[in-house]
Amino acid sequence: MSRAKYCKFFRECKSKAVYRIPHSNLALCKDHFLANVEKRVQKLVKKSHIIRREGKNKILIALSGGKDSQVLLSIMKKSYPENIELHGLYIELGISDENYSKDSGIIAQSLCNKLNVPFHEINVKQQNGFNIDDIYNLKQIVEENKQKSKNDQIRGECSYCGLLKRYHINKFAVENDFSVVLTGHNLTDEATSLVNNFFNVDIGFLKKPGYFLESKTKNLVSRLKPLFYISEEEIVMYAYLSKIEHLPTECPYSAQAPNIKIKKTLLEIEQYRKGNMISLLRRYYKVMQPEIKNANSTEKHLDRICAVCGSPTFSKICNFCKTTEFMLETLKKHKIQLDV
Ligand code: Q46
Ligand code: ZN
Ligand code: ZN
Repeated sequence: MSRAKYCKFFRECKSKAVYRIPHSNLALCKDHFLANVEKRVQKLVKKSHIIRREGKNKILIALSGGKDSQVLLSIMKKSYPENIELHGLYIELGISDENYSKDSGIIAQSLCNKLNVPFHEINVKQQNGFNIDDIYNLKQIVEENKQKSKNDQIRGECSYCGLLKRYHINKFAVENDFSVVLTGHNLTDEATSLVNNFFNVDIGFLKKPGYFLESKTKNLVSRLKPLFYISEEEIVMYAYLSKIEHLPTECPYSAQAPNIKIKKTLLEIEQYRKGNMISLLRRYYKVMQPEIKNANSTEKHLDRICAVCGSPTFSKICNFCKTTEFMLETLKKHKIQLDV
């Protein structure tokens, strides 16, 4: 927290400082801090040219009820009250521990209602026949019967969760004619996943663009991460100062997320190297990512259509359909009751 007493926003502001922006070391008062965050979000929106002057700007925000997407929705609505048609989409993942999914959905819907934004919900169990809790139960059974279930490799819940969310968000956006999807990924998460991809020397991920994935592929909607350069701490502060309701608890499965230790280490480094994460992302995407992309120019293109669902894919059947089929078969094999 700030040690400076007064806001350092030029010289005209004499208000009390509430927060010091880590990378610029600028102490700001409440109003100037909120404006600073909003300006940085608007800058990425502008740079990605997602808002056209003419025609309709139908934009979908993926909501989770957590601080990131709640803050994003609030900033977008405040920044562009007129010229965009904003909708919110919540994916009900079926995480029952601590009533996580139910409460998240209620909070996301409540903010949409307050801001007069149409709210939509997709229930993965109704769509696919299983949810994240079913995957967790299956994983336990497979681990208990390791000898008998050698071929049933069940990864962590988060990797299936990510796939289900991406698939349903894109499908909904395509079917309802949205021009872009916005997600609440923040600076801290993005720096964590970049470092993880370095450790794995995952060229496929390292080649990907940063905050904006512009799609030229049919049935694939462009995706923008407007909070790409806003840290988790800044988002918490923004939500607190603007009184934005959000679910304060983390997903019960997040403790097992593979990146959690990397994130903790990066946050420790940030304590003595302020602005480390933002400079890592900025310099990586400016200097290194184009080099990696050029050196590995044999790009795989999503130029095929999945024979089952019609989504763009690299192979005959898309990853989502393969995973869904495997899950349903394995759940059946282990006699896990699936009540839809
Ligand atoms: S919701 Fe899903 Fe996260 Fe929970 S299961 Fe993992 S990915 S931690 S953003
Ligand atoms: Zn000020
Ligand atoms: Zn498919």
